[in-house]
Amino acid sequence: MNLDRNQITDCNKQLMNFHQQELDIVSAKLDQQGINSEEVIADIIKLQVATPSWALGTGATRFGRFPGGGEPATLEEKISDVGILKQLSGQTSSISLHIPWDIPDNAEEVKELAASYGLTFDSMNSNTFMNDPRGANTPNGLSYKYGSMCNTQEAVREQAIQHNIDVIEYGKRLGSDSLTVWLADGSNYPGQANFRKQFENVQDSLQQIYKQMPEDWFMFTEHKPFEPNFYSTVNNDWGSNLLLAKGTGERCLCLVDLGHHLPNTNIEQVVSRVIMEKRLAGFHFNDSKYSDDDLTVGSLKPYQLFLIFNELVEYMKGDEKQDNELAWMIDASHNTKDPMEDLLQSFDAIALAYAQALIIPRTQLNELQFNNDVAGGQELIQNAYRTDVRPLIREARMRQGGAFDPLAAYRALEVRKQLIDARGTRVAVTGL
Ligand code: PSV
Ligand code: MN
Ligand code: MN
Repeated sequence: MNLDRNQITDCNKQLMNFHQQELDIVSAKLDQQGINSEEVIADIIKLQVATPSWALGTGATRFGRFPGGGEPATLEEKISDVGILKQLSGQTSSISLHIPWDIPDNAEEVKELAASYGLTFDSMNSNTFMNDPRGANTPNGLSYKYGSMCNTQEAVREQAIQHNIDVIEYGKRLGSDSLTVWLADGSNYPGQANFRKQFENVQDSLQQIYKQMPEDWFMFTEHKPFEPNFYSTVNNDWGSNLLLAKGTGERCLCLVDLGHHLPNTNIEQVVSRVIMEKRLAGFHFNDSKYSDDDLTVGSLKPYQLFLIFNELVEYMKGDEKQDNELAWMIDASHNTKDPMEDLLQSFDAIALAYAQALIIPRTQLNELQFNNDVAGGQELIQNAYRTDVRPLIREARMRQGGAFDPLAAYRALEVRKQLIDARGTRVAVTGL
């Protein structure tokens, strides 16, 4: 489904009475601080965030699922939904697939369809945290109940390795260039497993998969300290993740999911450390109050998000570069909101935090830090955080044909109603 561009422009007209005035005010304010608002707008436009295929349907808690209707049931429909998000926000131009939920049987056609919406394929996600829903059709049909790559049984490890190699093959046909590996592997009770043997098995499995990757591909490993295993996980924190990445190969990098940290972890410092080691893959953005809550980006800890972007901007504007482009993706799951509305809110929150970090006068910050001006440094970054940069983001969106207010336009154009009319009340096919 494609939205009518003129309808988006009409929505904009109704909302943007004061837009130019607001844009001029913030641009003048930034100008006084030596910051060029045009450059900020250009940077915002460049920050494209991938949409995960599994976030397009209503998420579930372990207690229930309450689908809202019109959800995409096929890969083609998921691509179409991301096309709508791109039209409205201008902020997403790729989709990230999870195998086996999104098997592209006809990869060439799927690729062409995506291209017709201006979309490409972001990182390919393997899944050895569930048994393959196709059951008997799987190569060996062995269970991951006691882990996948960490498993004591070689046959299970081989099945997990082969699954990842299959995912690379699908990705090659779609034009993707990275594989994301998140493992549920670990243990639930003391005495269940040997920490060291589990780690060595995972390391060995990752090395075997890495050898099968094309030379221009990257592997992203994603750590998580808990869930679904609650006593230990194999790739539990950024330190273990860095060990695994370094032990696997130069093009194996550490992915940071914002929900995958123990309470009060200084995530921005984790980001700085991983960048220092030139091993940052990118992000799975979401927000949380307690654990891996997968809530809307910026809905609970917007200041933390801004501080993370502060570290990222320091890297992006600095001289020392990694060999990879950073991968930006949302990894959220919505059980009480329309998933498309929630994604639009997340894109907006990411752009906001990025823009706030971009307007920090960096040379001045470095000087204040060098002179140990504690209050001065704090004031400087808080001033950036408290600047209303929304006119810059709206301008960036509209320059790409997007909406002044994507959520308002989504509602005004009755997108969900149109999707329900076309697809009925069926539920999206993901395992979440
Ligand atoms: C696990 O919690 C995770 O964050 C991983 O990225 C998965 O691939 C994703 O959620 C979807 O299950
Ligand atoms: Mn994730
Ligand atoms: Mn997660």
